[in-house]
Amino acid sequence: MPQAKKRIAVIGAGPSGLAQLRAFQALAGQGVEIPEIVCFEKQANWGGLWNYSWRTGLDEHGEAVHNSMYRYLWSNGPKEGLEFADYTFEEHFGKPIASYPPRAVLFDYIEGRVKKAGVRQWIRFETPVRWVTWDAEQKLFMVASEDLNSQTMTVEMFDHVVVANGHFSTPNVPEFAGFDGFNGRILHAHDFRDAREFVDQDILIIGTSYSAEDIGSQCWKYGARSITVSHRTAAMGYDWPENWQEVPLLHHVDGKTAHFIDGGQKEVDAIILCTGYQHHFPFLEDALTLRTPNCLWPDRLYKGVVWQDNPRLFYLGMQDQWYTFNMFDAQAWYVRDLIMERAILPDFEAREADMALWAAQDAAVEDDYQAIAYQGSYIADLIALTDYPSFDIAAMNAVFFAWKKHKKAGIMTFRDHGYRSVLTGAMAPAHHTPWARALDDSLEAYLRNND
Ligand code: FAD
Ligand code: NA7
Repeated sequence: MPQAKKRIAVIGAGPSGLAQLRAFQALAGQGVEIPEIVCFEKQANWGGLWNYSWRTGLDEHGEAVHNSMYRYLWSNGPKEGLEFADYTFEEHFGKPIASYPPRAVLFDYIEGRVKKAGVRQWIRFETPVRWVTWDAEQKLFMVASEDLNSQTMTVEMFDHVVVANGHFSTPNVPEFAGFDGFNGRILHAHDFRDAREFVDQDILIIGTSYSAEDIGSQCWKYGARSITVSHRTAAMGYDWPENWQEVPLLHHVDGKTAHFIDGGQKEVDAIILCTGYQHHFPFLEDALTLRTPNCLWPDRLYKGVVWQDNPRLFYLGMQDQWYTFNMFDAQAWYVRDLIMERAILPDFEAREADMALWAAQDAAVEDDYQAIAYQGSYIADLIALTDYPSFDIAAMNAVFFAWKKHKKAGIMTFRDHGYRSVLTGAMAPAHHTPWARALDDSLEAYLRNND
């Protein structure tokens, strides 16, 4: 039976879930009556991965620690590529700031928008969602959640569920022969916290994507003796510092000796598996569960957000990410408008045809530049459907292209560059200290920028 007022469950209060809250609040601000929103967040604060925790493994409640971020993490892409179109960096900080903020600065920015929106009371903190099923008779979702403090379970019915639990938290952990006899530490990137742990050590990293590049760079910056990066598909190919080498895939370890498939070997003190993450939805029944690798176009999501087999269910932020915060916004605004019936959902066949077009374009993507342009055109497609403030996607793509070139020119110096905001037109000032020498990643140190 339909409920008097629609009820919406949002799972997760990271950047994606918060985008959903902000989207509804923006509409309420226009005087439109909005549904009841309940956002479930398993952590004690908002911000998702940007809400740093020193913990690894299980938290104080015995829950899997969500955080995969680490100390000294600076944005791995220019902030001009992730700027909220409705809340610029300049509005938040009151002045232009440099282009690669550390984690605490980005957390402050994320929080600034939702504090201004006043949506915190919609969130139930320390309340993980345990189980979601679809009740076909009532045409409602049953959502079971647990209050971790009172240890009580609550079961409620919702008209829509928005899944925004992120997909860089549950690690993908391969095993290599000899691991159980390795005389050193083996960890996944998810559990990496402080590069100073590896000072004067020889580090072996498996993987060649963002985590490998950045965790290796962190270890280098804070004083590891050497970095060896082992690849399955291809080397990253940057012009690395002299104590950094790229080698083929690990074959096995014997004591502290790593043996690679080309017969090479290296004595190492620690092994860091930068082998990516899994989309993980232990709280969803099978028929509602997205199954996908980390890619630009996950299968069965119309417009990248609508679950094709039950379009009352939505997913946010499930794509591999060049664009992040403003992509989550574009998605959240569209989901809001579908829920509000301000946007019309095409029928099953039309959605199939649209998804097939995007999947075909994704399959034709040949390099990173095309991938950026593809994700940019996906965002443009969504923004055209809602009143999310429009912005110049071609100019934002160009920011990412310049970033790629700066990385190629100097993998340890790319963060010293600045870019022009597509939203405000302001040029980012240079940071006061080159990244490689900036050991203090606090908000206070960073904002000294142009005083
Ligand atoms: P998340 O940030 O993961 O948030 C998901 C939220 O859901 C969490 O708060 C979690 O506690 C909650 N949750 C999970 N399960 C449940 C449940 N069952 N019930 C209730 N709540 C639940 N992006 C950038 O733009 N720039 C960067 O520099 C950058 N660096 C990164 C570095 C690392 C190491 C990683 C892992 C990612 C990085 N990212 C970066 C990408 C990152 O994915 C996005 O910036 C962003 O955090 C994704 O937001 P999200 O809300 O989709 O997911
Ligand atoms: P990614 O981008 O999903 O990359 C995963 C990497 O792990 C990639 O290089 C894979 O190599 C490698 N991988 C995966 N499985 C294996 C095995 N079994 N053996 C060797 N190598 C393997 O994850 P990241 O953690 O780097 O980045 C995720 C987010 O965190 C990103 O958005 C950043 O902003 C931060 P492949 O190329 O497939 O051979």
